[in-house]
Amino acid sequence: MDYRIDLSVLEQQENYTRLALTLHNLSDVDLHDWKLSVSFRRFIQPASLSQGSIEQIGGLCTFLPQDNQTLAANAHYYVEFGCHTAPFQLLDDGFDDAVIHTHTQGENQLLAVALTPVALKSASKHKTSVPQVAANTLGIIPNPQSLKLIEGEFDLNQTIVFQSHSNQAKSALTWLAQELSQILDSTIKMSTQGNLCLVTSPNLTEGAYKLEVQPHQIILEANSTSGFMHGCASLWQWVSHQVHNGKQTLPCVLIEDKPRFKHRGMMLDCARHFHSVETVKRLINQLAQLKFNVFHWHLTDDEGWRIEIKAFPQLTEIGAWRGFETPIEPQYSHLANKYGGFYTQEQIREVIQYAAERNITVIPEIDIPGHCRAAIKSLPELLVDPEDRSQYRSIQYYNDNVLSPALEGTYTFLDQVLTEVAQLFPSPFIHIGADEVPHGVWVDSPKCQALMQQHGYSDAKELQGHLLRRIETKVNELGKRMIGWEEVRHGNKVSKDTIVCSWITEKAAVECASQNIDVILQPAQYTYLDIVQDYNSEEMGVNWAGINPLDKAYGYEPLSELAEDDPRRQHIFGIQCGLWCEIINNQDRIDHMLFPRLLALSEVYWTDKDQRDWQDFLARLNGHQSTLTYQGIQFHPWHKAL
Ligand code: TNX
Repeated sequence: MDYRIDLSVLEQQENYTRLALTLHNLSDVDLHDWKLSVSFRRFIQPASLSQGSIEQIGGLCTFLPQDNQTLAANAHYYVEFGCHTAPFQLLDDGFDDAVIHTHTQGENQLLAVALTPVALKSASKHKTSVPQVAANTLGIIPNPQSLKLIEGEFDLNQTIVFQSHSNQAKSALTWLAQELSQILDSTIKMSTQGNLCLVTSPNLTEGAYKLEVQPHQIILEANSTSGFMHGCASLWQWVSHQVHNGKQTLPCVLIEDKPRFKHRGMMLDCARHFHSVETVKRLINQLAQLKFNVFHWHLTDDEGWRIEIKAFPQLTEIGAWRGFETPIEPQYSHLANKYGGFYTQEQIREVIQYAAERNITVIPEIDIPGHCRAAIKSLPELLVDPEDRSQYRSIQYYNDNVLSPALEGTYTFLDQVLTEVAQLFPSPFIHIGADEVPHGVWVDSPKCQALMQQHGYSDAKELQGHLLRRIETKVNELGKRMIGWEEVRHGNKVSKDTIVCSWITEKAAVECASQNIDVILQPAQYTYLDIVQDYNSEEMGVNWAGINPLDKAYGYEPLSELAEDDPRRQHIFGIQCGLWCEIINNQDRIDHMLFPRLLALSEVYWTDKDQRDWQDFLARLNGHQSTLTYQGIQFHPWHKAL
């Protein structure tokens, strides 16, 4: 490559870092009339530059050299700058991508730049050590409430004949037949007389199942669609662990099982980077294998609008794409190319159907009123308040990403979007985001001031409540219940019916539960899977919420500060984990961040506390490793081989 950037930390204090950027021209041609764009997830203080100037939009930083200087062949450009942010500890804290802009014969041209890893002030080499325990292939993740081995074995070489009269068992049975046909050589059939029987058993509760593997037949009992699915997931694992460890027989066993938490979810951010339908389905199938029942689909954000809305085609024609030649600038990675994508309504229906066949509800998230830059850039005539002079900077450094509660266009937009979303998704819930509305928004808008006066509001923050209350009414009219991140309570106007997803810590959850508000627990410290999973500087991920190694994720105990019989626990509506994707832009990275922590969390969500044991989990995880390998999952290695 003809150009290379070195970035190094010169000085580091608790809330201030000074860095040096060197851009080398390794080619034998001088570069005239150029500027440099890098993507960087920190805010660079414009006045701190040692030379030239900078423009920053979100994470896209463009350095303009002083006096249009030439970057001569074999010479370099050097600039120092400072950031008032947390210390740089990870190689991932450096630049994500870089590109040089120049001109040849009047045409804009982009030149590729190689990046060396950021030179940190101090790089940690520390790695957590996980105890070495022997693999247990006679286990299941998440651990069932009861598992007893019985004398005898079921021969996996025989023809497997499914038998079921239960409608509730239908989708689970189809799923299991598909999964088993991939891993077994034996023939799989359906008949009225079978050796794999799915039977309705009236005594079992929602989600519960009983699975008995006997020498000549397998019996799965349940009394709900979910129960059959969970039982099939256990049977799939029981078979997988044998087959992928070279066995052709299934040890006989009796499993009696039921879920601890009713709503067990995972969120995937498809806005920061776009993930294909295939990738989404792959994840949904993995979730089903681990007995999750909710897929929370983060579909919109500042950097991309990913869901087709028939009333506003601009949302995906414009809002789904980033690039230097498009209204939305590049961010994060793929700077040099037009980057993006979206899901058509047809594809969304396909994903919902695929998830439903696996007992998974898909909850859409349309993030408002903050995190709305892609929508605003797509529909400026509806969503921009031209008289608004408010100055603000969002967490991701945008000054133009919040909807206005005082514009009629905002409601025209939201009503249409929510109507189409409600029609498309059978889920009884719609997540409306509500997180991270920046300080300073709306204060200098005459329209917002008039709205405040009209309603007697004293603080502009109340406008957030005003907007969200209107949205809540709309969501309810559409027959759905609203979910929002914990900031949904800001402005104090939504009803107690809205479910609060607490993420910064568990504090909001405890406060809400004390006021009889249902909560979903998703504390970043334990359940955010974009957070690094070890202490060394080479780990992929971010660390704003600390480090989340496998043992910490496994050890998460929801609302542990509340007594077992504390009535506030009844307001735990659900529990989720999530993968934010600012730096996760391909399948291998997804796998690396999710596995094995997703397995650990599946057990936190499913299994009673007294059935959870770290060493025992590790033994079962080691037993599961061959299954992960077989599935082609690029997991984060958790131990040194025994
Ligand atoms: C916080 S969690 C966010 C996201 C970021 C994430 C990065 C939440 C409601 N907001 O916008 O992607 O941190 O870890």
